[in-house]
Amino acid sequence: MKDQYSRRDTLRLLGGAGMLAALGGVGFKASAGVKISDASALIVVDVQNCFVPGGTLPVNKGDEVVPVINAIAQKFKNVVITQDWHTKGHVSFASSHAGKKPFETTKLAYGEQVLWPDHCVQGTIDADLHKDLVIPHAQLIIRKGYHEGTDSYSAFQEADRKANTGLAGYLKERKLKTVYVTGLATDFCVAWTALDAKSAGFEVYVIEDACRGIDLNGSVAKAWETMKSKGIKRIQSSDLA
Ligand code: VGL
Ligand code: ZN
Repeated sequence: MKDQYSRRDTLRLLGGAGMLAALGGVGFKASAGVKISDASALIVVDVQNCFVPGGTLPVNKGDEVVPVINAIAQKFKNVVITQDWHTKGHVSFASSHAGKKPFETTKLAYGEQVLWPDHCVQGTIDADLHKDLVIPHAQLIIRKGYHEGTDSYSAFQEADRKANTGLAGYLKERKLKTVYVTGLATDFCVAWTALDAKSAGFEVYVIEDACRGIDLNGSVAKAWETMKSKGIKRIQSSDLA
């Protein structure tokens, strides 16, 4: 009797991908069961009105990350939220460069800059966090891109690769060692944040289904390649234990 029950439990536990793995290994995911600890932090990147449909720089299906991130966030003791937070007339806006259109590029003192529609201007509703994002236990909201002459995709370091936001110091002082990056957009602020987190010495995971990309000329695929080459781990929200 006891054996019967435990066998039934085992079968139930082997549902879905687990069953596939048991049958032939096809569906097995190496990263299944990624364990969140007290030294882990979730970073929620730029889930703001500007980056969802209806905003000034909408990411395709950007709003779909909201319920995924809300669910993941409940598993984390430590959560940091970022906000793209530009001045009016910011250097990253095409409107600040005569004759330039959004999604063209220009050369700035610190290198090539993609030019964007005006977006996430400080204090506007467009720059607010998405109203359905529910993470009351998030401890820090860090803003970036607030220097008029410098962009900052990364939540750690501005595009001049000199000025730091203070996030690395914050995480280190709180003895946090592993970060899980989610949000918008995969190929810009998420990727740059993940890469800088790795450079700063953190173990880094990017949760793919909790991100959406802009994708300019294959930039999403390129971003995943670069992240992989640096040892950043690509996982799904279902991999979190
Ligand atoms: C972002 C472009 C411009 C982002 C921010 O959050 O990925 N992309 N500013
Ligand atoms: Zn921006």
